Amino acid sequence: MNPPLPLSEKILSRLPSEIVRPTYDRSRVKTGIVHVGVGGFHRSHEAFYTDRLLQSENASEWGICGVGLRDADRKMATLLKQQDYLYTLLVKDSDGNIESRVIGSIVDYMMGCDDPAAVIDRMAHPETKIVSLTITEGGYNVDAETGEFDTSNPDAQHDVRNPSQPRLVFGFLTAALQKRRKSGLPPFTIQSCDNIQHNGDLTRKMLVGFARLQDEELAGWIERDVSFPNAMVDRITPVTTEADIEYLRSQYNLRDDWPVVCEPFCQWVVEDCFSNGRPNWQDVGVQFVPDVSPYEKMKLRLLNAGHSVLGILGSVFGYQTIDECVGDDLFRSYLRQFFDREATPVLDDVEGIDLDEYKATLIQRFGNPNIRDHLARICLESSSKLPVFLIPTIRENLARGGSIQYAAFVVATWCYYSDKQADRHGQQLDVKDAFKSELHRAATATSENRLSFLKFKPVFGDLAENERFAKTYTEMIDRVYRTPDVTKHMRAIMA
Ligand code: CS2
Repeated sequence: MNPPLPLSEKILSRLPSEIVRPTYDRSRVKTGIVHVGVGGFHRSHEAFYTDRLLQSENASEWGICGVGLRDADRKMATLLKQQDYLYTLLVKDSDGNIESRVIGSIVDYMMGCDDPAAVIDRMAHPETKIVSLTITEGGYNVDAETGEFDTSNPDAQHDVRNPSQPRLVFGFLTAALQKRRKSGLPPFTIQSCDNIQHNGDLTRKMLVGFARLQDEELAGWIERDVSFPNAMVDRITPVTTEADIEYLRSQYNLRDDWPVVCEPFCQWVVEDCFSNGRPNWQDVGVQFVPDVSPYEKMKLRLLNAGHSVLGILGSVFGYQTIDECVGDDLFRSYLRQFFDREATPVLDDVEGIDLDEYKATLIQRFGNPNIRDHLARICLESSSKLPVFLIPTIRENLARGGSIQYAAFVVATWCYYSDKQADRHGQQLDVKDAFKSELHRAATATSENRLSFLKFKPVFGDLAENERFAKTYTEMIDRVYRTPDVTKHMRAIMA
């Protein structure tokens, strides 16, 4: 067999016919969008929608220039450049069908840590209409106690002192907006694609908080004139494995060093307020609505919280993937009951959505055996996920006298997980969290004070002071420390 063909612009026409590929002229595509944080999710979601748009209509001003801000993004920069910024999206359904689709909407990539001025110039360029972000929940630099921009972050302090050499996304955005303002250009829209409720409002608050440290007047202009549409984003995108790279090699003799895997389901609901124009994404399935809040809340409190419930309980039990968990009747029922008894009662009605159907679909999506979404990915950075996905449900149930035990057991199991960093058989777990050592310290002190983990304020705020929660949580701690076979306790809670 011939050596595999490396993916690039010039081999597109030679790809096997089953592979969907861009047929638009990529050399004419301009970068109307600058995207910070090109990971799997951006490549399965915004870049996918934009590729479909470029494919279906003349939208050549809406290509994407990817930006990486940290050294950790170098691998993406190098690989994408080698492949003319092309990559394959492997869309896997539950029956084993795989659609291979080469995505062409990313047409450039820049590293902010190598050449900050070039990235600022690109953002400030008249062609740039939107700067979109997937910087993860932790990237918003929120002070957990005050909810304001965390000015104690050394990188933020560095950026205030060195406005032309920023490190944080907020430094880049501020410098670029300043430049646009000075040259009389309209501001770009800032589009957050992260899993945070009111992601646009939060981005505005953090950016204005940062800009204020530099220039009060500019901060006022950003607050008034820049638009930050809130959005709900959804597509399950597991980590790419060697087997995915091998699949393309063996099936098509194609070499793609970093394809992306995702499920068929894809959703993007966006508030329609773009200060400087936007692509006709509605033509390729994006929903534009006046208020995205109920959609965001539903997704975060069901899908993402559901992932965390399975991720934490499943990890301690010794499961590896989400589909393995939902394949177990007990885990599936626990999840469904958490949805029905704790998450749903504190959700609002969502126009046009039948919540029962939404929950059933979620369980089906989680069960897709070809996605093999690892619990290690789900549990990654739980300290910034649970305050968004799970803790608000607990707080709202406390306020209305609702059920809290399903979620309390998850929090107690997370304490065990952070303490032992191992599953119930003593098998080491790969814990990755910005607060890993702090959580470990708080969790190991459980033997002296059963509330010590819950008293970790950056995650739980004042939750430990709620008597009802503290009591239920303590009972759950006693259970999981008695035996980490979580299934025993799950059965008891459901009884
Ligand atoms: C997951 C999400 O990381 C997580 O905790 O719940 O990445 C989830 O897969 C996506 O939000 C799906 O849209």
